[in-house]
Amino acid sequence: MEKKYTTCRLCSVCCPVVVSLENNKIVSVERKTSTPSMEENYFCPKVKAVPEIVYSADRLKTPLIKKNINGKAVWNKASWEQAMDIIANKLNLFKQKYGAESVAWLRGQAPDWGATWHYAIRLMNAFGSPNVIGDGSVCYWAREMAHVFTYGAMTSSDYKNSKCIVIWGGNERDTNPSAYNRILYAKEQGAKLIVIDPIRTKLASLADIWLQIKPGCDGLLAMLMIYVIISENLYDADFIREWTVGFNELKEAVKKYVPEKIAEKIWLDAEKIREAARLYAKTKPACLSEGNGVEMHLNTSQNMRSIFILRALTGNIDKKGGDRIPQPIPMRDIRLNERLRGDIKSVGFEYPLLNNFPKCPGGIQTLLPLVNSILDEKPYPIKALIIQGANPAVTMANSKRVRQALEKLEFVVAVDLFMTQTAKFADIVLPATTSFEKTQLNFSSMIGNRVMLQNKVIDWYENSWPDWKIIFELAKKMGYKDEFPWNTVEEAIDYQLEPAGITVEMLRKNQKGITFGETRREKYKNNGFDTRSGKVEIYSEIFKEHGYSPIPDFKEDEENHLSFYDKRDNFPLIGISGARTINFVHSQFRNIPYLLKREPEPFVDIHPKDAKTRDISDGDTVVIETPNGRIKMKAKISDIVHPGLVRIPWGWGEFNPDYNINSLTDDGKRDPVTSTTSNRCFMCNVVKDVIMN
Ligand SMILES: Nc1nc2c(c(=O)[nH]1)N[C@H]1C(S)=C(S)[C@@H](COP(=O)(O)OP(=O)(O)OC[C@H]3O[C@@H](n4cnc5c(=O)[nH]c(N)nc54)[C@H](O)[C@@H]3O)O[C@H]1N2
Ligand SMILES: Nc1nc2c(c(=O)[nH]1)N[C@H]1C(S)=C(S)[C@@H](COP(=O)(O)OP(=O)(O)OC[C@H]3O[C@@H](n4cnc5c(=O)[nH]c(N)nc54)[C@H](O)[C@@H]3O)O[C@H]1N2
Ligand code: SF4
Ligand SMILES: [Mo]
Repeated sequence: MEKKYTTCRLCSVCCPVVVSLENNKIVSVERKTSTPSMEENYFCPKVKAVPEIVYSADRLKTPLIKKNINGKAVWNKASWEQAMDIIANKLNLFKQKYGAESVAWLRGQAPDWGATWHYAIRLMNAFGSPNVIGDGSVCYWAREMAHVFTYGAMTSSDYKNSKCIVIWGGNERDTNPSAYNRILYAKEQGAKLIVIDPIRTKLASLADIWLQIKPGCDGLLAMLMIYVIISENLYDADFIREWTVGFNELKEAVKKYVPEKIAEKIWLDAEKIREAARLYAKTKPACLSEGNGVEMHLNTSQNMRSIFILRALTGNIDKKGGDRIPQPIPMRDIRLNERLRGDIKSVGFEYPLLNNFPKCPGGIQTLLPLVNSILDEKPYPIKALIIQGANPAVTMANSKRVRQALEKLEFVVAVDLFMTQTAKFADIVLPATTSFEKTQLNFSSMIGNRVMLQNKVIDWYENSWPDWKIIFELAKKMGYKDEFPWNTVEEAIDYQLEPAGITVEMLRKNQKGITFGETRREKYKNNGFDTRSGKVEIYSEIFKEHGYSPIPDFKEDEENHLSFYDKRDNFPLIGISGARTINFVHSQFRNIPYLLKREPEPFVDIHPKDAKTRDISDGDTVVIETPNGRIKMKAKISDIVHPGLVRIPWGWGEFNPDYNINSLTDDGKRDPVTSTTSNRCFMCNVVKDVIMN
């Protein structure tokens, strides 16, 4: 059997894998890891399902063009030539009629971030539209932005060498097997584990200290921990003196955050908070890793800032066993930002801190202004949308409004593997290849100083094309041959990596990737931090200039961070979004028999006390409601959730619209800095379904 190496990009973890092939067909895939599974029977089922995913009968096989016949959509097969001609002509027509900015490009998480995304940005910028939009405002760009404005770059935790690991709103067991193995390995070597999560996840049950926090109160908790660390003199005074600005202002601001006064309001015990703060501050080295659990809240950016200040106080930044500052690989920036006309604002212009921060490898990162632009025509109407590898009809907050927006658009193109609920809104659907059928740079590895190639291991399925080819060919049709002179992706990658002296050929010979330069720690000692002051900015002048509190500031009341709080009399429970399980990725893979068999249906977790007052028994069908909509699913009575909180499963809306959590979520309230919606955290109610039970 033939073996080939590549990088799996079925999810954002991007594991190195070995693919076994027979007659050029994938037979099986194995995840390679430097830390073999530390837990019995624990593996990533998605790689086991690769043959079912890649050869799924549901896959799109050829470009399709929609015709409305008597109000019914009929999909006609087309050649690439026909489809590309129509798209290029339409987009150029929109440019003439309404300006290039009326055309937007929406990117989901699946086709990878960073380097491959630059192709879409390059095309749109050459065309003259600033509107290339990604899901960063809910995924991790709000986090990245808060990092950048605090200490210049997003850190990653060195779990393996750590003596104390804080997992803050992350569930690595299901979302990042590679990190999970490293956490368990460190634990076996004696490392302490602190988990901050409203749910008793498997990871939380392994923790030395588990803080079952009230959702969205993370910034407040961080301030309470800062209070303990400062008042008990547990901070790294040398690091603070030499490498931070704003410590005195923090010392003053934190005085009001006394654990004994506030802990109960966030469902915690003051002594346990003190214990966690002491353990983290006294154990060296310690790392702190924040997950997506602290994203998708209305106060995400300030929550992040206060959590990140903890890393600086304890001096753990860029140390072995601490939190590493990246060492980016020199690469050519191919985005052509300079081609944009200064007088054309992007639709995300109201969130300049998020959209203009220099390290952002994507386009603009605020999803909601796109919907507003289409529906409210402010600051101007977007008329045409290309949706590449995203399923916004189920993954964006307030699906009803998103669907209205998709419906209103004059022209929609969807590039996907499957005919999703989003693709059904399109005029033209283009079939993309899976990650196993295309070569591309892998962004995840490049956050460190290593480059890995995601290497094509099989031919394109039927008449599908890889994302890069779709963009390159469309660019040529639209008149941008000079900007896209490449015939293959290998030529483009070689051009991008030229400053690093790395080529595709070299990467193919080094299947584990190429490390650029020597891996260094405490790099700030030579170069300072990549912030305006060159130091860690506990006090952020940039936040102040934009009208936000330069030191995180929190109110103790809930209104601030809970959508629909004003309607709490009718919607008394806090609904949180979760869990991401190891079987699926967002809205994907419920059409894959092996994975669906492992998890055939979703369940909403409800505490026994809340179930009792509602006369709900285990397995009853329940209605979950918010002012924006209602969905139905079965209840699981469970004490892993806190009383007053329900956990609503994520990602099932593609499988069945009745299960779509984003039918419930709110897009009215947003984080003022990043426009982040409260997809994770909102008031709701759960009642027994009288028809079904
Ligand atoms: N299998 C699988 N893996 C994935 C993905 C997938 O869909 N499926 N998606 C990928 C992507 S794009 C992302 S962004 C990552 C996300 O992966 P993670 O960062 O691990 O995020 P989640 O699993 O969504 O949530 C993490 C934990 O946060 C907790 N949480 C919820 N609300 C709060 C809160 O208010 N405060 C705190 N402290 N914790 C809270 C949840 O209970 C959950 O246990 O996973 C990636 N990996
Ligand atoms: N309520 C709530 N909302 C959320 C979240 C939540 O936890 N709760 N999570 C948020 C987060 S962190 C994220 S990242 C977003 C994710 O939002 P999306 O990016 O919209 O998520 P997916 O469901 O993964 O959609 C990816 C689509 O790309 C297709 N695809 C897969 N591979 C490829 C490829 O190589 N090329 C192309 N062209 N298409 C491909 C898939 O078939 C699928 O339709 O959702 C966000 N929304
Ligand atoms: S964790 Fe994600 S990237 Fe890694 S093997 Fe599983 S699906 Fe692929
Ligand atoms: Mo994400």
